[in-house]
Amino acid sequence: MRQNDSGFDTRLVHAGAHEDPLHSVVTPIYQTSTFGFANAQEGADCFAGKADGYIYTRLGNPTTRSLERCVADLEEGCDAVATSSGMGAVNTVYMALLDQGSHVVSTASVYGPSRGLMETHYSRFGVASTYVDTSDLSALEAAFRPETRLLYVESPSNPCMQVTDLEAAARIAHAHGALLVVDNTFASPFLQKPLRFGADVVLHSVTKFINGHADVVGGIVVAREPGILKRLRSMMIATGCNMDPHQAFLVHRGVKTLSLRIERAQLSALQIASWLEARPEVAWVRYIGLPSHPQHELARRQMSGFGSMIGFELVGGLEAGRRLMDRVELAVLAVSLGGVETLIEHPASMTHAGIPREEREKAGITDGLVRYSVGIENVEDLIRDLQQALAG
Ligand code: LCS
Repeated sequence: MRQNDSGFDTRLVHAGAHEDPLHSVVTPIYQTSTFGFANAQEGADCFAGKADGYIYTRLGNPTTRSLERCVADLEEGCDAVATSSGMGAVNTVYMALLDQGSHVVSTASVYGPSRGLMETHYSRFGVASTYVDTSDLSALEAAFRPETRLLYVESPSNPCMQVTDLEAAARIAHAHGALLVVDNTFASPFLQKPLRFGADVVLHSVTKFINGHADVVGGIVVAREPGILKRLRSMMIATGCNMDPHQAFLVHRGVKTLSLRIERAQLSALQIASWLEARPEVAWVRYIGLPSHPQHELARRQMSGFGSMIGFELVGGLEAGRRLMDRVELAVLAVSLGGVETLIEHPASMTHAGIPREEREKAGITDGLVRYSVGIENVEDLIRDLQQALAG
C-alpha cells in the first residue's frame, strides 16, 4: 500500500481513488458478480496469481478494493479486507489467526457478540478465552497462558469507555508470542491509530463512525504485515463474508467526512457530558474527555480527541434510565452508534443482553447504564431534549 505524506483529511478524500479510464471523480459501483477474461490463458493466469485482473466479486471487486485501500491508508497498514459486517470482520480475525487449542485474552467489556461468538461457538472447537479489564495491565498480563495467540482489545470499549494502553498491550502480547488485535470502532482512525502503538491488526464495524450515516452495515480489517493480511483475505473469501460493491460505495462516500463529523460531535459530547455531570439526577458519567474518567490522561496521550460516546447512570438506576429513554424526543432510542443522528440505548437489555448478568456487572455494565452516541445536531437542542426528559 502506497503511503503518502498528505494530511489525514486529504487522504480521507483521496486515498484509494480508483483509476478509471473515463476519469470518473468518484469510484463507480461495479455492480457485477463476475468479470470476463480476454482468453483462457488470462483466466488461468488470474487464478494462478500471475495476472492482476478481477475474477469474481467474492474474491475482489474494484469498488470494494477502493474502500479497502482508503481505510488501509488511514490506519497506516499494509492493506485491508472489507467484510459484510463488523461481526464478519471479528470472525475473520478469530478464524484466520486461531487454531484448535488456542487461547485468547480479551477486554471484559467488549461488544457483547464479539464475546458471545468466542464463548458460545469457538469454545466448541477447543478455543478458550479469558476476559479481563485490559486497562489494568497487571490483570492483562496475568491472564496470558502458554497457548495464548491473541490479545483482543477494544479501546475505548463498548459501552464502558475503558481505555487500554495500546503500547503496553502490544509489548505484553509480543513478549508472550501473541498478536495484538484492536477493535478501533469507537475511536476511528481519526482519533487513534493502533498500528502506530505496535498493534498487528485493527478492525472496525464500519457501520459506525467510518460510514457515519446509519444506512449501511459493514466491517473492515487492516493488517500491519502482508503475511497476516494474506491469511485474513483468504479466510474472508473462504467464509464468503465479502462486502458488496454497493455497500462499499456508500461507506467510501461516508468516510470522506469522518473528520468533520467527529470534530463536531465530540465538541457537543464534551458539553453534554459536563452538563450531565452537574445534574443532581445523574449518579455518574463516563466520558473520556472528562477529567473524572479514570483513563483520561492515557486517552489524552494515545488519542487525538475524545470522541462522542457517553455512558451514564441516573440516581434512580434502571427505572429512571428507562423513563429517560422513553421520554427523549430528539435522540433516537436505537442501538448502533457513530452516525449523524444522536442515539440512546440500554446496554444491559439490548447490545450486551447476551452476556450473563454477573459477567456484565464484573465488566462494569451495570443495569442502570445508559449509552448515548452524540450526533451532529445543534448541541442546545440535544441538551434541551435531555433536560425535558429528566424533568418529566
Ligand atoms: N465491534 C464493536 C465495537 C461494535 O460496537 C460492533 C457493533 C461490532 C464490532 C459489530 O459490528 P456490526 O456487525 O454490527 O457491524 N455494535 C453495535 C452496538 O453497540 N449497537 O448496535 C451494534
